[in-house]
Amino acid sequence: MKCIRCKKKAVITLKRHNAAFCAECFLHYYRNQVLKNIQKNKMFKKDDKVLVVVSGGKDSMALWDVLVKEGYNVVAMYINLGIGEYSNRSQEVVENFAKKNNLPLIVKNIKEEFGLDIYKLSKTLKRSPCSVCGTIKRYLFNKVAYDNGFSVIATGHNLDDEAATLLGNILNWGESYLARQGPVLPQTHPKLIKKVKPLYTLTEKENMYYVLLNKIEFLHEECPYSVGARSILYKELLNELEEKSPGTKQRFLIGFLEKGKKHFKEVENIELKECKTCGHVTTTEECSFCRLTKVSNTVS
Ligand code: Q46
Ligand code: ZN
Repeated sequence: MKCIRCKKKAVITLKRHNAAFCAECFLHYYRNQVLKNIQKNKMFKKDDKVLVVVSGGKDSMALWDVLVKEGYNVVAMYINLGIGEYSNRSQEVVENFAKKNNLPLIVKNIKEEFGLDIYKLSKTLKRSPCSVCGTIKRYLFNKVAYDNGFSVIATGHNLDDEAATLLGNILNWGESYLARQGPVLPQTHPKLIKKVKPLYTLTEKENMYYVLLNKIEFLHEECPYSVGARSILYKELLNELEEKSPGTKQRFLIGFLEKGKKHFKEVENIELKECKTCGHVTTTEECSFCRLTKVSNTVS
């Protein structure tokens, strides 16, 4: 098969676009997609200070690299979640990339800095590790962004992630989640930093090609707590559909954003307060991060 752009031998086929590319033209397509997503959704401009959330996985490493190469003003942030060898190896990958390319990187360690242990907390609170982890990550990314004057937080969520989340939200009729789902989560309070997903139209496979073609080191293994997660089941189901009918994921997500989302409303009149302990935004007297820290002190 030939590359649809330069007619050289193609090395990558993208069935959902009915397209094939050589390596060089694939990277051109990839960069264009990212830039189009950023501009079309008014995510950020060249003079915005962007905090890029990195985990060491292919998606966030691809995002970090492409934003740096396109000349955006980015600083990466990595959180060591204290999940055994997985965390140690992911930190190594992220630090190696920063060092090799001389890029700024903020590293937080939840065990060393805050005494938080995801496994212990999830057992004590009878919550899933991912729910505890999500609370911690959301808080710290926002706090670091706010405290250091970033205007936006960018994450590596891809088309597969977004389509799986959408399927989950529809199956559970999570109306307020559906109203909020999208590539941009706007700033609704001066202390809540805007969040964006520049890779939301690119698949896991395309991010994988990007890092491989650019010889970017990344962590191949997934977090051990992701095993058995509902989102993985949704991804598998969507992959089956995609296999039989290429383009399904994209039609599902983009169709929802263009035609479906407007029919859902966020829960109104939620009063936002400032946490009595740390001052960050919450809907209760004390934010969930500060409550986790207190529970953590009692169990350790
Ligand atoms: S890191 Fe955290 Fe994920 Fe691991 S514990 Fe779950 S949420 S699976 S993106
Ligand atoms: Zn707090």
